Amino acid sequence: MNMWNPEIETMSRDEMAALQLKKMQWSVKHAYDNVAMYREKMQKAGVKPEDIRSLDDIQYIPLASKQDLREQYPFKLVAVPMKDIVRIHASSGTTGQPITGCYTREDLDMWSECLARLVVAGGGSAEDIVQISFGYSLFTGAFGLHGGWEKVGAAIIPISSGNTERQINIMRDFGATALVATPSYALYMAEVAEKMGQMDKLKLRVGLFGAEASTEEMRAELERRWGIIATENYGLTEVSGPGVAGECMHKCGMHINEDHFYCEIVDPETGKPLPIGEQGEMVITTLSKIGQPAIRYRTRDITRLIAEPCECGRKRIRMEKIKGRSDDMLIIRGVNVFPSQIESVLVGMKGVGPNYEIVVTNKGYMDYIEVKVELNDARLLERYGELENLQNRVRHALKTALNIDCQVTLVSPNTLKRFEGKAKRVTDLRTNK
Ligand code: DLL
Repeated sequence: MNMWNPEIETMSRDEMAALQLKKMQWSVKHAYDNVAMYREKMQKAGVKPEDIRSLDDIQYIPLASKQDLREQYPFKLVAVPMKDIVRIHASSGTTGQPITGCYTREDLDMWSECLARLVVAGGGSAEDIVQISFGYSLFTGAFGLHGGWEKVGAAIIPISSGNTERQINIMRDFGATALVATPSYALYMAEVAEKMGQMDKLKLRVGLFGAEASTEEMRAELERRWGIIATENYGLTEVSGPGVAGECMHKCGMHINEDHFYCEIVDPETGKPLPIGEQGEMVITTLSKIGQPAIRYRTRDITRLIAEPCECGRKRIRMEKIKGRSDDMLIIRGVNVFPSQIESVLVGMKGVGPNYEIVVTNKGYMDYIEVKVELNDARLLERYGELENLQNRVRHALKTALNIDCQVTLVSPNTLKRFEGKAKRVTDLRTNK
């Protein structure tokens, strides 16, 4: 199997740990010396950079939360003179103040190196013509993947997101063989390509998807509709953007770029580190970032690390698909529900389409959850008995998976909202949260 950087990707676990320790000592000292927030946190906890003598010693440094980072808006996390910064990105800030990400020239090189590894791992090569359908903007997705594909030598179509019919025409005319998008936009694009009757004129071979949670069922749906191999990648603005981890063609978890990111899993309640293999919240320390280092950043993303070797030959540890964000988890009548569990039930289910919406409301202390899903066949709307049957089937499947009763609303095909970037499928209208 092809690798971009076999020396790093197949380095033994011991050698990698030694490399990580050296880089961790550098990164912690760099943050301590140059970023007041990290220095103050460490001083309060009585930890000095010299105290990091083993990788486990990182746990003596306090965690940094999203709120901690927000308070440093816009540039108080920058660890070098501003003249050395050559790029500024920012997270969307839909749930509050945005968080900025600042890069030096070396950081951009490191970033594209990380993505080149993931592009090759996901089946990309210099032969590809790749359509990048993430928005080119403050969002890190497009520029991040662009850097990786360019390094690998592919021909890039920097089309950005939106104007979906044009996307399909360009994909056909330019002979795109690879697609980069969010899974939800890729699904919408597939619907449009089918509607335009163009699917069999397209040459797409692989899809590299990321930036939002999606289930195995959604992957299967994307692979089936496009006729591609779909892999997934992960990252976040706070630690640089995409490029933290990505899947190889075995699709069994995302290989972490461990020489640049040190990943821990902690108990989301107590913040205490958990042993490898247990599910919890991902915490990331950057090991190479110069412009804006991140030390023990709490991502809120729930996952698990996988240490078993992968058939592809890469020795880098993997992270499992993100189950959801700890702040997306819905507590409905005391039961924890991740939207991804609902997606797993709906996508691929006979009679309904893969688009859905979740609405949560309350009457007093009682919570109610409504799941809206599209019918595949509008003619069913005229056949009440069959419609009711299908509704009961969906409701029963959800009850079995979630252990709570959901109201199921079947709506006409193509009536739910479609997304060009990250999907927003949950509306929580509760007044008792
Ligand atoms: O979404 C970076 C990215 C772009 C990753 C393109 C992959 C591909 P942010 O906008 O800062 O950065 O959002 C980061 O998105 O904390 C996760 O909650 C979520 N996320 C990113 N990738 C995945 C994924 C980019 N593969 C936040 N699965 C993260 C689930 C993901 N969630």
